[in-house]
Formats: sequence, C-alpha cells, structure tokens
Amino acid sequence: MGIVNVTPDSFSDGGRYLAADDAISHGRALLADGADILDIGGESTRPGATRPLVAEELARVIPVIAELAADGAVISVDTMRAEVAAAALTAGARIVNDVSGGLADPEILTVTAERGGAFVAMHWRAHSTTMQDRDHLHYPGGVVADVRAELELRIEAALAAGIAPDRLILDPGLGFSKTAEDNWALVAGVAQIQSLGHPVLVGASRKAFLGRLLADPDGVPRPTDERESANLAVTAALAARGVWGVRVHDVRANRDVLAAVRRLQEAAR
Ligand code: PMM
Repeated sequence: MGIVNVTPDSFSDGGRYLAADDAISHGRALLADGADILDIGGESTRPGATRPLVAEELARVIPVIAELAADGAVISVDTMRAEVAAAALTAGARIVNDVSGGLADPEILTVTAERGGAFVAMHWRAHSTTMQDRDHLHYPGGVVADVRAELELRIEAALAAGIAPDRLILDPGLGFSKTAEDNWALVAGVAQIQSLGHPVLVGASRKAFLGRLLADPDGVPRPTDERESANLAVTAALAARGVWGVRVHDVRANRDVLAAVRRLQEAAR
C-alpha cells in the first residue's frame, strides 16, 4: 500500500503533495513502482496535529481519488469521517482505512458496509492531540494482548454494522498511543493479531521509533527520509510472518524486499 498524503502537515511528507496535481502524479509514480493499493489521506495524524474541517478534507482527497480511481487503481481513503468515506467510495475508492477503527465516527462503519467497501480497523485510543498522553499509553495486560483485545471489540462493531468478515482488515496501529518499545513488541508479536482471523496491515514507514533506533551518538533521531533501511528490515520480518500488507512511502524498495522474501520462501520449500 503506497501512501499519498494530501496534507500540509504529515510528519514525513506534509506539504509535498498538497496540490491535487502533485498528489495525482505521486500516486501514478507509486503505481509504476508496483503499489497494489494507494492510500489517500487528507488529515494528518501526526502527534499533536489539529484536525481539518470536513469541507477541507473533502476538497483535498476527492479530486485525487476520482482521478486515480479512473486510472483503474485500487484506492483506500485514509479518513476517520463517515462523510469523507461515503464521498470517497462514491468517487471510486474501494477501501476505507480508518485509523480509529470506527471509534471516532461510528457511522463510518455503516456507510462502508452499505457501499460494499472493505474496512481497515486500526488500533487507536485517542485523537492526535492527546494520543501520546500517559493514560493512553497504559497496557496493563501487555501491549500485544491488550491491542488484540481492543481490536476484537472493533471486529464486533464492524460486523454488527454489516461489514462482511472477508472485507475486514486489522492494523495494530504502530505509533498511535504506543511507545517505541510497544511498536517493536507488536511487530514481533504480529502473529497474535493475525490469530484474530483477519488480514493484517502494518504501517512502520518513517515512524519515530525507527528514527530513534537509528539515532546518532548524541541521541538525535535519524531524519524521516533516512529511515528506510530499518523499515525494509521490518517489512522483511512482517512478510516472512505472512502479513497481508505494509503501508509504505517507498514502494519500490519495499516491493524489492517482498520479491526477495518470496523467492527465499520458494527456495525453502
Ligand atoms: N499510520 C499513519 C496514517 N494512517 N493507517 C494505517 N492503516 N496504519 C498506519 O500505521 C497509519 C495509517 C501515520 O503515518 P503517515 O503520516 O506517514 O501517513
């Protein structure tokens, strides 16, 4: 899944693709690099980000979705709002990627179900302004078990709203109310999320825990666009564990990793 952020303030590429034309060309470049899905979002979820108005979010994403869907691309819309999800599905998106898993605006589940869209339910606890507050970082049962249990509730809500079980994808939500240590535990323990019986998507690309891993001797995190090597190792580990998808910025490099992992798996048979 290749990322197309149509936002002024995403942590890694904010502002770069804000104009619709730039976002559309970026999406086409990601398709040429081998993306199976383009994830198009108009709201930054970086810690501390303020939310755009609905009209603003719609104006950012809908023209980009319409154009890329007309190219034949499989589009997911990265939104927490039912209204945006509905407009995106009408414009040709096939997947709703809701980082709140239906918690921010529960109507999004019904809207997705009614239009036959697939739904990505990510593990989430709070909006960006407060998501890294201490009480949202509390996992008394251990992060993997607690994320699993909270995702189970999202599965129940999604199925109750009419989303078909085979159209529901789960995501542990790396970086969302998680410490770096939590993120590593979730990557290592992804099999426990997979055991819920749905395809699993993971987004590690360019996130802070990779920057911290690769910090310089003074502890200064590696800049966002110099973290790909570590992300590729995470992709390799996740692919070897059989995850359904990875949400990434550098599609070409991640495609190369998937090809190598697949080839090794064939050789091992
Ligand atoms: N991360 C971000 C945004 N959307 N969606 C899913 N399903 N999983 C994620 O991990 C995720 C997401 C934040 O990253 P960005 O600012 O690079 O888009």
